[in-house]
Amino acid sequence: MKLIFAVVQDQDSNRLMNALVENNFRATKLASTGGFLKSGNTTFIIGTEDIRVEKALKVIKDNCKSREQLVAPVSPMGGNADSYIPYPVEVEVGGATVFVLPIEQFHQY
Ligand code: 2BA
Repeated sequence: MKLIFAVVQDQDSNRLMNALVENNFRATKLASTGGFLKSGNTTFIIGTEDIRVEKALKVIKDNCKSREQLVAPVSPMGGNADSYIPYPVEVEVGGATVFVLPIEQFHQY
């Protein structure tokens, strides 16, 4: 069994959750924050059998788009000076950042 963590953009999260449920995957959706943009994104936790991992990855890939996002200047006042960005920068935020981990044990009580 494997645990899939997928960090996706908020705009894709409802579509992805619907597609996962339609394809009989069980998933948990968490509100998360990207360290670089410091803006909201969504992290899915999906536990699935090894043989269904490729299908889950396809569902994620098919339902998440990469987009350009503007990083606004951030004042270092009261914040961390090493994260200061002095001018707007466009970054491409990926459709999904996915980690696949082995599950040692799975219990439901
Ligand atoms: P953020 O950390 O807010 O990053 C948003 C986008 O900013 C990234 O898109 C990337 O294009 C850019 N970016 C991030 N760090 C950068 C840096 N040091 N210099 C220049 N550009 C940088 P993605 O790579 O598609 O990542 C989207 C979100 O996925 C990230 O949001 C973060 O929440 C998560 N993520 C990405 N890689 C991760 C990792 N190795 N571990 C944990 N979470 C990760």
